[in-house]
Amino acid sequence: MRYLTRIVVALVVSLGLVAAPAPVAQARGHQVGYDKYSLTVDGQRVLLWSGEFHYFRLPSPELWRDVLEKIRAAGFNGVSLYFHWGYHSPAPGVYDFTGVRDVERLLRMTEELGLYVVARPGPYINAETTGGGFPAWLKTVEGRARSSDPGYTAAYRDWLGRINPILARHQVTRGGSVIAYNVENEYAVNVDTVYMRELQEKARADGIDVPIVHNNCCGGNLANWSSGEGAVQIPGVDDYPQAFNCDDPATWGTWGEGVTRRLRDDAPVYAAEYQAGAIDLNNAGYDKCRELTGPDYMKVYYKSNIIGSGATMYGYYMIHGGTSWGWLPQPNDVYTSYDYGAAITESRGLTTKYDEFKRQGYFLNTVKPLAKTDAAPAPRSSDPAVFTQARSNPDTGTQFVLLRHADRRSSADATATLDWATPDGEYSVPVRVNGRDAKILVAGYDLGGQRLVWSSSEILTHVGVDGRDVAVLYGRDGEQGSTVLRYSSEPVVKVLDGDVKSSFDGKDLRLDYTHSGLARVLISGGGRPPMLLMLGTDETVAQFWRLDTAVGPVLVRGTSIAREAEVAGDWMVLKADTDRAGEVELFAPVRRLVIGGKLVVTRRTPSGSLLGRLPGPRPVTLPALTNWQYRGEPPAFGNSGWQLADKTTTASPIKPKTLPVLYADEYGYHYGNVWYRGSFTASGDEKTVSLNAITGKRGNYLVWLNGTYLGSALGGTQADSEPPVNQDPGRGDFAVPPGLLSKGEPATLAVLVTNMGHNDDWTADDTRFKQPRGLFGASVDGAQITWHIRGARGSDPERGPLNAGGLYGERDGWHLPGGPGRWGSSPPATVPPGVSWYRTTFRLDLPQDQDVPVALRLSAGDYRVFVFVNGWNMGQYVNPSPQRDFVLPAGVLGRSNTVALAVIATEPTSLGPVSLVTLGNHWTSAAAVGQLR
Ligand code: IPT
Repeated sequence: MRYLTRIVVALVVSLGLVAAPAPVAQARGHQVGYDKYSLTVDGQRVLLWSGEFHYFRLPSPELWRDVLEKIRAAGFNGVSLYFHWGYHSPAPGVYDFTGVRDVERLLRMTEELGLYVVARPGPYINAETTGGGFPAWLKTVEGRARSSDPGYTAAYRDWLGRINPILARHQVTRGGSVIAYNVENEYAVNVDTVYMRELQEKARADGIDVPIVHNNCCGGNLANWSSGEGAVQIPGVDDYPQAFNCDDPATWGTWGEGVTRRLRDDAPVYAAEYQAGAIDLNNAGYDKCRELTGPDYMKVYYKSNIIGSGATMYGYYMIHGGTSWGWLPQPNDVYTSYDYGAAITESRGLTTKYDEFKRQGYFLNTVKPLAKTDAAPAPRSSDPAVFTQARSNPDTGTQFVLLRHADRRSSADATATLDWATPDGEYSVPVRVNGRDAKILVAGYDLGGQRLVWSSSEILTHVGVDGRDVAVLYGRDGEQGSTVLRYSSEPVVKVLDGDVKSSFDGKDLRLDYTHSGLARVLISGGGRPPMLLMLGTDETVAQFWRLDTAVGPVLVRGTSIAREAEVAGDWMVLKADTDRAGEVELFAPVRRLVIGGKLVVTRRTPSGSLLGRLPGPRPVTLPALTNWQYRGEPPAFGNSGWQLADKTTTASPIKPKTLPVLYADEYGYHYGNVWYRGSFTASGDEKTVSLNAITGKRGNYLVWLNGTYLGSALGGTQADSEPPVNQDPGRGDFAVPPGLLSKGEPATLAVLVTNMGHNDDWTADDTRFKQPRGLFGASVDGAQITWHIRGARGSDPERGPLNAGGLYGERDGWHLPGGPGRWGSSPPATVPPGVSWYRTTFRLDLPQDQDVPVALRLSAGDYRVFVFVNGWNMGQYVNPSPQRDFVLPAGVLGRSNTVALAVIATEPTSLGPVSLVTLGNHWTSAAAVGQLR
């Protein structure tokens, strides 16, 4: 049977009945325009509903497609993409766009998937990434960053000169996906209008011809680039109404109402970054961030904004946060995981936030009149506690009414009656807002071939299948709903499922029901095409997937995701996943379903749909990590690779406490740990080693003298350019043990300094961004010290500049698969202060047709641990931290794997258990997903 279906499928495909994958961008360009309402493409209005995704936080191009498919499946028609200068540039003039940095591949994927792109190449991006996206070498370039200073200008023009042409090739105007171009990022203080103008001139000179946009921060009187020199075409606004206190998820609106401001009368309102998650500022863990920005918040704030602002361009930050692997994190606000409490988790799982995005996204995508609305009088509510606000489309008259508590933080259960003057007459409409909730109700809408007079249920979506309308409406479980449709004569109403009352008054058919499960009603006659109306709850309608096909949009219900459907003749080939065995139901003009290369047995239902069953994933077990080998890294080990550190000047506005300048960046060591060696001739009277180091938050340094461990200190976060204020960051004084040094004998200091990444440049004044890393001051009771420094060997050609650090083991490839031998046997029960390396290998045998996200789980302990998998630096554990699971994407993971852990301890310690864990398990028919190398 299985064999037979394969033949059938092969036949269908070879006969050309099933279309090849969606056509890649044609050379044919489109016209992009805009007016005060919305963007347009070839004159058609586009409501841009996009979410932010960071390719650099997912070092696995195969999985970019998975995430993009998931974004599209939630009803997004666009993605907002930062491009990270530092990720591509290890050194001035050196750029790399290959492998995990192949952004052209990323843009091609967006084109294949039909997603618009808002391209955001900075040069500055913030994004809680090292240097806010600036390469660390820029710290050594003279001239204020984010200004028109010549030094900085030459540097950023080189970057834009490389990224802009790539983006230009992929513009909608040339048949690609890029619909808008974002210059700079929240450029609000210390602004330089010449710089802002020149950035745009550079973009135009490089072929960018789509609208130029900007994301303003913080409102008030700060620069928003809506007029004057440096103004952009479509100025947008970033809104983070919930702030970032994930430890207090019930407190709402800390940063205001989040209604996006209109900044220009001739351009659409653009919610450039709208909060869709949060960084975990207080180490509460990302689940709490997901709660702070959960479905209730999304309903209340997003819907309030849609109606309150009339925005038609949205960028939700983030949809999938990903992983700040390697040296990607900015040191002050984040740790390795950039999960962000987003709708799609770091390990690519879908959450209840995803369901809410889908409910809103399908609505916005389906109901076209929303792309052009003006503020309109709202129906009067009988209870002032129930707030209404409205917009309407000036051409169709369609009305959109926001319903929420007057106090949006209220969780009361309120009911009211609306006096609603709809385009089709006056009505009294009973409504309810129960708990933290908001709804957008619609009146006067041509729903396919039907006329929706009004409904107190919300619209998920509707499609036309085989000459009938299939519509899905919903409300909270247990709430009453009513829907009124207009007919010229009494239609035949057949309730297939659920408890739905109907009445007809000569022109209006009124349906009354309680939302529960999924009710199904067939309506025919009445002078209109037939309709299948489904009335569900938040949960039951979240099971629907709307997919575009050659014969128009279709609906699929029951899979954990439906990614793509090809329809040819009466066949559908579906790409979908399941997390358990269960039903699949199609609302599509087909009679046969093929999924994962197999024909699915189906039957026709009374609803006219096709119903079948799909398998779930088989359980998997991961191997235990055993046979660990151990190797200690002695302080300042080895004699090669050291550079004399004798500079006496620095481009940084922050001058050192003592000379020579020992800043790591000055010697070309931009990322990762550095070792210092200080040599002097002892007087024998030395009492104290005095050091200062700047590492960024949670960094530290360890000190040895003549091989004896003296101790450790926390690194500082910053010094000030103006003494005497804070010229003593990260101070450590270490007593010289009596008898360790003798008069006239050579003495050697060894210092290991961590570098937690580079500060952002939010204030555009260099004083944060150009903070040094490494030793800031050093003295040993007046001794004349000769310093040497040693850091990373250079950029890793495959893994990029942000993978490599300066531990000896890293320089010598101890973290690489098949790295050098000479490993000791099993690790000792207790390891000494300093650097200890652990290493083992494991095999993964996961079913080819399953997507099983895997993480490495560490035990909490008094150490920091760098996790290397197959040479990829997948993160850093720093005690204490809410993060113990380090996500390992397929692509980084293969069938045969090497894991190496570099453990840095300041006291004798022992490493707790380390294991592999699964963070999901899906059966999938999406070929590339989860495939191991
Ligand atoms: C906004 C930045 O534009 C974005 O890059 C990111 O840093 C985000 O914040 C927070 O995750 S800035 C806004 C909070 C004022």
